[in-house]
Amino acid sequence: MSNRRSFLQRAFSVGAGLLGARTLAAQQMQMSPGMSMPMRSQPANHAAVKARPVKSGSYLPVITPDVGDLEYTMDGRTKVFHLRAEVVKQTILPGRTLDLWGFNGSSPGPTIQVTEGDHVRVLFENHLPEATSMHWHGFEDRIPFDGMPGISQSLVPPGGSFVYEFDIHQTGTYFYHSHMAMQEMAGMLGGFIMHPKTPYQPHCDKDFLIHLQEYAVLPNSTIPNTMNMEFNWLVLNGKSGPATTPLIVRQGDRVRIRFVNLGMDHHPMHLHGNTFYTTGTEGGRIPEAGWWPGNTVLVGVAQARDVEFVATNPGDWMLHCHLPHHMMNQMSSNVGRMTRSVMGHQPAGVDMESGMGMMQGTPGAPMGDDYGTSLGRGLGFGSTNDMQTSNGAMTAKAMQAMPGMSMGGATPEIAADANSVPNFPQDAFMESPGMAMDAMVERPENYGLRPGWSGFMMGMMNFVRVLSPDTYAEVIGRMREAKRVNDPYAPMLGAATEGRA
Ligand SMILES: [Cu+2]
Repeated sequence: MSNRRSFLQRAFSVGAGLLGARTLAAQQMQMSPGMSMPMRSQPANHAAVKARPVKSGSYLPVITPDVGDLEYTMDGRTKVFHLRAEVVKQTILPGRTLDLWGFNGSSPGPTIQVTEGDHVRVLFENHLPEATSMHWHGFEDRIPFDGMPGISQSLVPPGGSFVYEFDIHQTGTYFYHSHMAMQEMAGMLGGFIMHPKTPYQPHCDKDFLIHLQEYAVLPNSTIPNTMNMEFNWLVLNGKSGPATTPLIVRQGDRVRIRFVNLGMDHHPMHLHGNTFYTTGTEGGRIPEAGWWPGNTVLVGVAQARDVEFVATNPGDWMLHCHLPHHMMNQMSSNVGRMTRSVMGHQPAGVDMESGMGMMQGTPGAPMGDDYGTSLGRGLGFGSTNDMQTSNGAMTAKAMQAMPGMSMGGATPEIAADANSVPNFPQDAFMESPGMAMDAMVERPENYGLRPGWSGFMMGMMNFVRVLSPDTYAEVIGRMREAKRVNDPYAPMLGAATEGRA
């Protein structure tokens, strides 16, 4: 079966997008294995189509790794969703749990999936300690359901509720979010996928949604400071690398990835080893003639970008934001001392006066560590010496704050004269096998990754794992065996799992 499958994949992977699926299915029936089709020099990734008919009205469910879907019930012909805004505890990395505001237990909230032509009702409840209002981003909806507080509706008070109703006539990647700006930054968003009544061509085998978010969280705090602009925790679907769950695809699959960005920064999302085409925006599907190739797509604030490619190239390919500070954890003013500077090292996070070298207060020792130039400014609590350091010798306290890190005994390889080289160190103490925590983030989707991989994954970093049919079957088998409740991957496991209320 897999031989025939790969034959068909090769046979139809070139320039087939101009043909309809039904035409292709007819051709497929007339061809016997062994027949060859002439190859053209067009990039293999462009518009390759899987040669199997797609039932009209059916759609491939979008998978939102680490998040999952919001279940619905039917009231006559109306799809009814219960959406609950509430305070959530979101573990973005082992040992790092944030107090966020989200929906139905997570931030981002669960993804809502509907089909063009659906009538949709969202019963919204506000379990937050303050008023809110829900906006439906990109909807050509009726004004009473636009969710703009004070303009199209009254605020929904704490304990209150509101009923939103939509007649879905658009298709594409949309999202919902609080229309209160600070609440947005506390985590209040989720995906809203409108599937077309007649599936898009070419048909995709895998369809993923990834939310891009950022938080500014001071050391020893679990609460994002929504007024701070120094974002030190960058998350994909509420997880920082290496806790992000890889996107699992089979070699030959046509893959769609939908990015949604609701934050303060734009994110250039980059994929290794594959050329993709941008096929959709927050305004819906782009006509095929307008698709553009690339390996990096800039996802601006309040935008969605859909990209598609045929995963012919096997490997564990990085998918990440290319802003260097977005490939880090605990970046910005929480960064520890630099090991080389005029004073021997450069402390971080001290208050403004100390940061400028002005002596004041106690201990008052002018030669103390807290005096001298500083990276960033702290709020003046705690001591610089107690802070976690990541590019200098780690204190015992820093070690305690990162349980499971295999730093013990693992020292980075550095040149004998490293300390005399300008700019040293950069990554020597930050990205290394010594930072690995493979076991702490173990999951079926990580099966077979190179040992120590997690030491190099941070912030907005994830993989697209293009697996050979055998390895794919092995990983899918392990995912099934895990029998996870509310498994976001359930739609591609073919196994019944509990829904999410
Ligand atoms: Cu970024």
